[in-house]
Amino acid sequence: MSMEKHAWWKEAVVYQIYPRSFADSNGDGIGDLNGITAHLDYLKQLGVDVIWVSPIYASPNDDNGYDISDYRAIMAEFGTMEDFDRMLEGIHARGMKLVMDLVANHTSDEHAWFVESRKGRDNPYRDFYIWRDGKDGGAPNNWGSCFSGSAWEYDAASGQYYLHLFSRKQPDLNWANPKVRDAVFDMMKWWCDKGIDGFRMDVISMIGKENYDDGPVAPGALYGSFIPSCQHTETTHRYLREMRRRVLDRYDLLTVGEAGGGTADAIRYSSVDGSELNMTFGFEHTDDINDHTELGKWSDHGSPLAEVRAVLNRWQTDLQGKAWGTSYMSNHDQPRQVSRFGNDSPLWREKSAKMLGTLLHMMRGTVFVYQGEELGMTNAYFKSLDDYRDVEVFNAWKQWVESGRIHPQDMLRWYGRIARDNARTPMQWDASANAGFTTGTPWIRVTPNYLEINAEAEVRDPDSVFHYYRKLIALRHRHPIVVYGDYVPLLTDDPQVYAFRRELDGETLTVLCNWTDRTAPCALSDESTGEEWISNYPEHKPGFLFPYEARVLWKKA
Ligand code: TEU
Ligand code: CA
Repeated sequence: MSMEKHAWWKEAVVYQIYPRSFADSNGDGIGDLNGITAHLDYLKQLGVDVIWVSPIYASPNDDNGYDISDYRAIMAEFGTMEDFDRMLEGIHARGMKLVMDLVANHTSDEHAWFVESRKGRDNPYRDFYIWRDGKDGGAPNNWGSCFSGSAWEYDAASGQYYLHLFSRKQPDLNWANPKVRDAVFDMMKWWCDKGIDGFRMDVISMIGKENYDDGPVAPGALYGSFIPSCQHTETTHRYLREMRRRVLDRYDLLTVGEAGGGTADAIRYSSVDGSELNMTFGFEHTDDINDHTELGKWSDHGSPLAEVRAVLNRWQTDLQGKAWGTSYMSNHDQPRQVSRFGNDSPLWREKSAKMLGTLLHMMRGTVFVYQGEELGMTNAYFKSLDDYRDVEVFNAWKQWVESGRIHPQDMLRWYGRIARDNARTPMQWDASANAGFTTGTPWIRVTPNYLEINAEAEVRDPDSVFHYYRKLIALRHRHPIVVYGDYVPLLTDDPQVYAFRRELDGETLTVLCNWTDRTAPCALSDESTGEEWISNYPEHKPGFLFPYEARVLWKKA
């Protein structure tokens, strides 16, 4: 008998929209809010419960909206506040909910607070950000930013440096200043009072800076790590508990922290005691699996079954009974999951996309689907630097290629594998020009395979990845075992098969996924394991799984 407490946000399937790339309603080549509103019926047909929109606030777009210049205004390119109200109304009218991105570790350097702060040491907003004197003629400490280069920017006018853990146009807010916390909490309440249903909290694990000591320098690295001083600190937990009391507890919200860390960290952020957040995103199966060289994520390192499975099994079992979690493999910061964990060749794309979908939807934790994932969209594999738009790509190019340390061909290959723009190409709506995304020139190139992979074709085809996702979501809604069942790893050393069981009140669900392009022996693939709920193959070979075969078998004890 599972003791899991029921909650709507545990049962929900969330669909992430990257607004810039979703749908353009006015031909300027940039996705917008009216574009989203025009496609709400599509999302309703898919069956998702919640829509999370990446930032739609006013922004100079140094980091596509993750650099906010006004938290209470809509980005001009995306529309107006009236467009927002209409979108929210359309979402609610269809029985869905809206989660907003809360980017409050930093603002844009064009935010009025920073414009003031920069005016000088005596400005009342100086302390809204983190200003320090230099040391020995250089930056205050050795920290590197997440987007290459130093984490400190020198300001000649005042002779001080400000901290930016991301781009230099993203100065970090000083959460130690109670006025900053008041301002952020007021802003959150303002959106909640407007009727939104939750927050996805950007790098929320970094808001509490504990000290400004030099960080450890990995062999071959150019900068020190800020992690010991800034990640998962006690200070961050204190701010989150304050946020919970002062804001979150007054509403009925879905809250998900972009946090990373280990399972012990996740258990603190999203403990069943309800003191901080509902759930977090772990990075161990996405970001951390890459970090094997001084170049960070830029490498040829793949995502082998043994590594991914060990991580996911650990997260699934460690959190059980202690914290709620998330189930995802894709977002706007990761490459396309079918290209990364599956097989995007024409022969296996569809099978492997369905197999990965099976795994994600049958796990414990709130499921997050990233736009286009339900179509099996693939990486963009841009051939030239000119095709990229991401500040992370350009900064890494400066640091590693222009300095002569890395050969351009190597870097371009790594970009093709792991760069964020792979997931930011326009949503593939139909086979018309620009995949039906825009009548103008898209801000980033459309992936040429839209002629075969697009929503219009998949909605028409009952065997498509789209309809398979629709069925998976429906199963989750219909059967409590999928949401609340315990998770038990199976076949943990199998070289080809990812398998696990869910258990609830005498029912069991056995989930079998072949991660390879070869038939795999699997004793559990047999009618005695249970009655089949869903599979990506119409027929089976008892005792085996076909390439990328997925099966879900249900049994009452
Ligand atoms: O990402 C946080 C984060 O840790 C990133 O460094 C992420 O790991 C990286 O993009 C992978 O290459 C969040 C947002 O999701 C991201 O889009 C923003 O750029 C970033 O914060 C700054 O706001
Ligand atoms: Ca537009």
